Amino acid sequence: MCSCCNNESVRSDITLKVEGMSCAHCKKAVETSVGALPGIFKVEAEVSHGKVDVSFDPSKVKLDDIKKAIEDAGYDVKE
Ligand SMILES: [Cu+2]
Repeated sequence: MCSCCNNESVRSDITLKVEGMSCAHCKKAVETSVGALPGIFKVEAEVSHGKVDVSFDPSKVKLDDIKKAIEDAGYDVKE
């Protein structure tokens, strides 16, 4: 099966717990940092809940890379 017919199975959804986000700027910083990675379909930071929802293609980007992008932006990933 070609990759364009197989999109469903290569999409992974996760929610990470992230500490240190406190305002709209933090939300933007996390979303920009993660969004710059390859294979990211969607990233949404919820500052008030300390969560970041990410939809990604695991064949293009690893979970560790996503965590690292958040840490590089200056925040702590708890999970
Ligand atoms: Cu902030």
